[in-house]
Amino acid sequence: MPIIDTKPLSKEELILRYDWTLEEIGDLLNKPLMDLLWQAQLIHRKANPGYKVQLASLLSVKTGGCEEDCAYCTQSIYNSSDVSGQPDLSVEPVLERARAAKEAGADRFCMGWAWREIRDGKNFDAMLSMVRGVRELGLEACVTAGMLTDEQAKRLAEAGLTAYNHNLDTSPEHYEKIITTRTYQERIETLFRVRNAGISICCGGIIGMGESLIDRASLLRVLATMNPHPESVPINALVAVEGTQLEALPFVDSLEMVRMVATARILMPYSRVRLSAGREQLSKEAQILCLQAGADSIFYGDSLLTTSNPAILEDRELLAEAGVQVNWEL
Ligand code: SAM
Ligand code: DTB
Ligand code: SF4
Repeated sequence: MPIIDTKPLSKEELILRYDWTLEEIGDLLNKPLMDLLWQAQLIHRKANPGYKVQLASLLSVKTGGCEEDCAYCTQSIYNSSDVSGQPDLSVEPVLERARAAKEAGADRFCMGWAWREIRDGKNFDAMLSMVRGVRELGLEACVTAGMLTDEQAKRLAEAGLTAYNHNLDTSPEHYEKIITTRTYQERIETLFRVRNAGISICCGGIIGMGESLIDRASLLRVLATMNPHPESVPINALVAVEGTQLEALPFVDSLEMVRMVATARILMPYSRVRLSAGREQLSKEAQILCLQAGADSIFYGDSLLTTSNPAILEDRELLAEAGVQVNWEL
């Protein structure tokens, strides 16, 4: 008899809750690390017994010149880091990149547009063609492009879009210190539109933007009280880029990332918790702790949107060392 029962639990046996309180979540984030890791791992092993990790590749289709004032973002016209001036990518080069991502072993291809909201017209038609093309390659397709209408969500669903990424970024309380040109409520409404169209939600946030532990708990509470939970929850560590309003902030302590991932895993057992921006600044050991604590997805490929990401070969080695399962042979 094994001392620890690691037998997978069915969805019915692993209780999903949507009524988490701020206090409960704060207590989890504050737990002695060993206890937090233990609790997260018990759930992670039950919900994802093979430690399967999804590999998502990211491409910026429309870069920079964005009208929103997100304090962390290199693509905002309010930040002197604005990286505009690059032509938008057209359908074929994007699909070429998607093919290369598939060959390198990615399961999901995510495409980003630095827009406040989607507008109809040739750019949206191109987005729909990209979604169709990515799906035809047998990859999951994800788009992040700001706010959208019900009609646009419906057309994206018809094109086969798997998921739409729209982050809450931080707690409702800390939000106004980070973004003023779009409200928290508008973000929630965008998420409803995506959900209503039958598209999966990819929604998470960023830590290291001067928020308190209660702010982190508050962000997680908004996510974990959604019913159903977002199918995917990216946890980003702020990459403080020169020229952005947050350029002077220090990189978050790596164990804070571990705590955030572990708590997200406990609250949302079946969601994909994606270890997102900031991986380059995390040691191999910190990343492995995150994988152990419940991260079951990473961005895979040499770049994120405008910043860099660990090299593919380095990630292959990391995943092999961690002994997690991916779709390709290592
Ligand atoms: N414009 C779209 C939007 O805001 O939804 C899509 C692109 S936006 C760059 C996607 C997400 O990336 C943001 O919501 C934020 O959570 C994350 N992000 C952007 N810049 C970041 C940075 N410097 N460090 C960490 N995360 C960042
Ligand atoms: C998410 O939460 N993180 C990704 C993805 N969703 C679109 C983007 C990270 C961007 C990091 C900064 C940059 O490369 O510009
Ligand atoms: Fe624009 Fe998105 Fe960057 Fe905000 S995070 S400035 S909405 S690209």
